[in-house]
Amino acid sequence: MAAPKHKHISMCLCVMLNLFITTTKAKPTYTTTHCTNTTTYAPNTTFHTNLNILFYYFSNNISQSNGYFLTITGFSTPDAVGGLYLCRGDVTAAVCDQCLTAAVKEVRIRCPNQTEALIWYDECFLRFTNKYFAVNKIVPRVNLDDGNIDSSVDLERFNRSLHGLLNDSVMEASGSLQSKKFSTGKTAVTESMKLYGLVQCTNDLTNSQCERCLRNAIGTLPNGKQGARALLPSCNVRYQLYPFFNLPQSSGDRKFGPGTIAVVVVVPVVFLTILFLGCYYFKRVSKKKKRLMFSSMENFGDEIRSLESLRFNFATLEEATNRFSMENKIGCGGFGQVFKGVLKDGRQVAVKKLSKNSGQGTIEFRNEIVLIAKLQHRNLVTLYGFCSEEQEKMLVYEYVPNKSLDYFLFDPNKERVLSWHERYKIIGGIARGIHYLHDQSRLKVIHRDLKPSNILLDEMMNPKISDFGMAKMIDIDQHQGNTKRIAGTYGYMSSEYAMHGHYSEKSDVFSFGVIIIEIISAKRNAPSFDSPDFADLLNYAWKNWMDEKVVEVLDFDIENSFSYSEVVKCIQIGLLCVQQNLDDRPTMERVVSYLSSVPSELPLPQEPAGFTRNNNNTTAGSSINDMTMSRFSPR
Ligand SMILES: *[C@@H]1O[C@H](CO)[C@@H](O)[C@H](O)[C@H]1NC(C)=O
Ligand SMILES: *[C@@H]1O[C@H](CO)[C@@H](O)[C@H](O)[C@H]1NC(C)=O
Ligand SMILES: *[C@@H]1O[C@H](CO)[C@@H](O)[C@H](O)[C@H]1NC(C)=O
Ligand SMILES: *[C@@H]1O[C@H](CO)[C@@H](O)[C@H](O)[C@H]1NC(C)=O
Ligand SMILES: *[C@@H]1O[C@H](CO)[C@@H](O)[C@H](O)[C@H]1NC(C)=O
Ligand SMILES: *[C@H]1O[C@H](CO)[C@@H](O)[C@H](O)[C@H]1NC(C)=O
Repeated sequence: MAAPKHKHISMCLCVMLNLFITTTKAKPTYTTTHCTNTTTYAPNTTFHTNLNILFYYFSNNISQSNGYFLTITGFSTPDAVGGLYLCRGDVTAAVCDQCLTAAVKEVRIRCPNQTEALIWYDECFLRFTNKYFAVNKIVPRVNLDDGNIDSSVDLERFNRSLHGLLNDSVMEASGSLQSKKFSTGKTAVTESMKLYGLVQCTNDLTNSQCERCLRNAIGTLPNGKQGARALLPSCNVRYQLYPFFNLPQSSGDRKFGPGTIAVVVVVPVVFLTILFLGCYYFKRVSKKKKRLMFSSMENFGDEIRSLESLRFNFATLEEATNRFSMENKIGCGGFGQVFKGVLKDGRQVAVKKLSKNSGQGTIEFRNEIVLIAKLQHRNLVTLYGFCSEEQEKMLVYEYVPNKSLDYFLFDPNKERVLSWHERYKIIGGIARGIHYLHDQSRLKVIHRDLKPSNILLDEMMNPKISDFGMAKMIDIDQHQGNTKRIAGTYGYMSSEYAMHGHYSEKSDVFSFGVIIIEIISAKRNAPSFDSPDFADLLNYAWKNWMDEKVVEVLDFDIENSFSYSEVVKCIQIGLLCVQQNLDDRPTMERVVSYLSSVPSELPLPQEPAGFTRNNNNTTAGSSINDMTMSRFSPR
């Protein structure tokens, strides 16, 4: 018995080794380039620097980015560069990395000095522009094909198979709640002829934008080719008569023959070992590369200089906070502790000491800071800088004197009741702050943990959002639907985020909707130990809104001076924001415009999302239970 097993093992080893070597060493396959040829840039200009920085980010992000990344470097057009990359949904991080490295190099050669270009490989896609960076874009489009199929093939039948296959793929990719919008499939045209199809959208599209983009792309595919592609900036479609992607394990044809047990047990062990060694090596190599790139970045001007000006050393902060004394401690959140401090120049600061297990590398941390420090808006807490020394990572924020919004809303002693006028102003301020994060800053930021305790109020009761970018920074497997690790707070998370880890602007919109209703009612949506009364505030607001009893929703402690029409409008906006369907929730841009105008054309909300009620989806239901358990049950 032992001998054949050994044979098996060594054979497997060879096969796996081969597979490993070929998958990691295989060169990415170049497909095509589109150079816009409208404007060029000169060397050593600001644009050139920004482009270098963009490419630097691209080659530093792969392992954390789940194969997709979008960012903008620089402050103003036409010198700022917006860019994104997207790796094919089935390729590994290592292949994605190799492909991007090649693409960054190749695009400089193929589109020299261009301020706008797109480059496609079989395994990845990259684009950049110095124009307004539109997330949802269908031009320019490139179509490729491999020539006609054999004339003996029944074209009508071929077309039917092809479109059936692609339609299924579109439905799957655009119906997905995962962050990746990707699907592959295969179908048989005849006994001997099989068709393989692939569709993918960039992760930032909504499901309906993705579907529209893919249908548009499919509409441009020629019929009766041996293979064809439609390559659009926001999505792409491809079919071939041979498999060109890693075939997913089909659960249908699982058959255990003799010897398969050995394969089942041994292969993963061997493969994991090799993978582990490989990854270790790969990590070391890429670490070295990163360090090199970083030092060669040092004379890149503004961006790096601004990084240095943001750096505080440990001793300065230690002194400012009286050695992080208990008297100076003003808060303690999921990400660490917060201390009040006074800098030598007299500025009051809040120093947030991040917990040590954030698992983020120093360079990534500093890069992130540069991007976040650029965000400046009167409704965001200003980030002064950071400290990253000897395992300690700290963020230095402006100190905001008043307490956070939750204190004013949920204080059982009602020491200071916010007037309607103040509440309305706070709602507007928060909306503008989030709108800025989503759309107006050069970097698209999804907050992911919006809640009243993250909204600080200054002396004038202006709201200031804090912790933006933090959830993103400290993260953790955001791409897996692993509820225990989702950064967010129960009661404020939309169901698609809570259950599937899928986040987008619309998950922030959901949290904002909850916050509006809480501000109006001064009741918590999240049940907690100290106020278990309103387990379903959204439902309560909905019922009263339907019955035209909106004043019921309003905090009793607000005296008579409120504007009825403003209250109605705010409740309506709140309900619109918490709709189950992402596309039914307004964007923050819409919300801001609703708030600033007469409520003439506000859509009517449907019953809000309630994932604690009427839930037919049992698996999703149980995962939400897991999460509530881990949060609420003392174990
Ligand atoms: C840009 O110029 C290159 C080289 O002259 C040419 O091959 C390419 O077709 C041009 N692209 C467009 C979009 O006109
Ligand atoms: C660009 O800057 C580099 C380094 O500062 C310098 O060596 C090079 O000559 C400059 N090129 C031009 C065209 O100015
Ligand atoms: C790009 O710029 C370099 C440096 O100015 C110049 O030598 C080269 O000819 C330019 N290439 C094109 C295609 O314009
Ligand atoms: C192929 O099928 C699609 C969808 O059914 C249809 O829109 C298209 O016109 C057909 N093309 C040809 C060449 O028959
Ligand atoms: C795509 O498939 C869905 C069901 O899977 C079907 O309802 C729809 O009509 C199909 N669309 C096209 C354009 O074939
Ligand atoms: C990738 O790195 C950039 C800067 O290094 C950072 O801003 C961005 O958030 C990172 N992306 C992810 C998904 O971690």
